[in-house]
Amino acid sequence: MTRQQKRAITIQDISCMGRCSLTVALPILSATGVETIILPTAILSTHTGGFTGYTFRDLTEDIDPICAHWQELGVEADALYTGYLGSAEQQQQIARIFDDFGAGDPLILVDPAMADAGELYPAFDLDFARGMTTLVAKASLTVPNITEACLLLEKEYPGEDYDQAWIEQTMRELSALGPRQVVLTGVSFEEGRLGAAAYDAELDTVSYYFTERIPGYFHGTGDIYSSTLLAALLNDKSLVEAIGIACEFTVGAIRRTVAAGTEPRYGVDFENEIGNLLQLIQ
Ligand code: PXL
Repeated sequence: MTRQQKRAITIQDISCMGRCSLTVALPILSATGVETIILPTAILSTHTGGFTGYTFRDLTEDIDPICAHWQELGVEADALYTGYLGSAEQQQQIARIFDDFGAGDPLILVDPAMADAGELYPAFDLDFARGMTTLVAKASLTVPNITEACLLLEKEYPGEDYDQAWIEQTMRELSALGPRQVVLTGVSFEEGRLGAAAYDAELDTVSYYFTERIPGYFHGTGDIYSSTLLAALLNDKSLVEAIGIACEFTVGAIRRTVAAGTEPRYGVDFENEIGNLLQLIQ
């Protein structure tokens, strides 16, 4: 039986509240017509950024049996997409999943969701970051922010002190780890403008997309960006088009959240921006 609809398997945590990881990936992919299979890595009451007292249930033990069942069913996917992981052990499990579900040459997007603004997220250490480098090596596309890129490459975090040559060299170094395509988020060369850079090793092309920079720190926007990027790619957009669509959608959601004055810890209002996303993706 041939499948018309694109299908993604996404592997990341469920932060029950706070609009990140699966609670943004699933609606964004679904809204854009992508059948989405979820593999939760952990369940938390909230994300770990800015909340205290959150619960955490590690689902490492469930992953192999879930995947074994899917293999029995002969599940195939057009994309495998990983985000925030629950444990270092999961990095090895997921590397195996990439092999097990690799028939048909799916797009493998690894978002090394582990750090931002020069700091690892509370649950992670440098060993976890090294493990992430081995997972990124198996990806066809990786989408780090600048902090994550530096951790993956074990290079010093430059803060805001970088230029175009540094960004392009960093993307080439990331691609040399394995992925054909690299998208670096949170790139800014001038005050008031923020965006993403993309590198495609096979085409040897670099491109950029910038929008207005809205001051503040907005949780979950990295996950919204990666999910939208994948949604655009699975809707047959080029990488250059996809980085722009993901920037516009993410900044649109941030703009709404700032206008509404809601607490950024609870994530951004991407829900009311979905209509615009569908127009961008058409
Ligand atoms: O958005 C990244 C993310 C995902 N999941 C959890 C997190 C974070 C960032 O802090 O804590 C649990």
